[in-house]
Amino acid sequence: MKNKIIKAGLLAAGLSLSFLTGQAQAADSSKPIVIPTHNWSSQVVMAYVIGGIFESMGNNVEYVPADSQAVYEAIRNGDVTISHEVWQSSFGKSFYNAMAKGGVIDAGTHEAATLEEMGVPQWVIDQNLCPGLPNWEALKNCSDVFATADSGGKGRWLEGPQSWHGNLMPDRIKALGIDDQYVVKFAGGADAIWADLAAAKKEGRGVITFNWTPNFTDADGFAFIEFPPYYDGCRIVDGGDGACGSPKGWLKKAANYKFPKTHPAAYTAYSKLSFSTRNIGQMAALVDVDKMSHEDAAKKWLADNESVWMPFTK
Ligand code: TMO
Repeated sequence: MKNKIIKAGLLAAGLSLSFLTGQAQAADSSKPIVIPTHNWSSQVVMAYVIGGIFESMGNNVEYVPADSQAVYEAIRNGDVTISHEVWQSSFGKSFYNAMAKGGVIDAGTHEAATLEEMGVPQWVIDQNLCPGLPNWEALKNCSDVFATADSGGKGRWLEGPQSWHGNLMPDRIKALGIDDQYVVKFAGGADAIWADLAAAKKEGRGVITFNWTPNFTDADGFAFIEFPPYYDGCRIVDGGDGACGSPKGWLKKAANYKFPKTHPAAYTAYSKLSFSTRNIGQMAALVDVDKMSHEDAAKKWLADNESVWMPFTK
């Protein structure tokens, strides 16, 4: 009994001492924080931006190229530490599937709202190449405007790589009843979309592509097509009929569940970290407009924006 009281007293004294001296803070592990890189510019630049922030705090980082769907399982089992651009429309399902199995945590939401959708450059609207756009029903009357050499006489939708969201768009044209008039072609990579948008502008040719915001194209103006509104469950993969557009969505940050314990300082910064539409558009533009390498773009962004990211580390 006496012994117990003494122990309790010592424990209380020890706790208050470490509280006063700040010794209760655990140091981050020297093991590298593993950051994935995917196949669109802002994500890769942001990987190096976040890696640079962690390094500025004394942490070690490692970058691994990863599939943008499979990465959530890799985070769950600890091969990858974070995913810093979880786009609701493309990756929300994989993110929550992995979370439900245990091992993935939601580390907060960026300030930027997102949209991942088919659309046309603003000049296509301004020149009235397909009257009634951006309402999707206008598409029924102008498939010829969007026909290309490889589209078999139908209008072409140039979708991103199929790894981003599978058969979402082929399902959608069927569900909307316009598959007699339109065909979906998958781009090999994001650069193929930018190249086709540039070529179409030069030729004055109508063009429909997948695109997203935040992106470098926000600056030029890109009109997203307005489809029937999204609601939870409307997609075929979620049990619906697929006749809906994409959500006006969120952009989240994911982490392995042990990250707060192994790297408490880095995790605290990561949980505070939030980028705006403008921040993310800049990261993409440094590569896709200014043609910098991803690493150099990140270095420049960090140097130009200390007032944005330094507070995350405090
Ligand atoms: C996941 N993405 C931003 C390419 O739509």
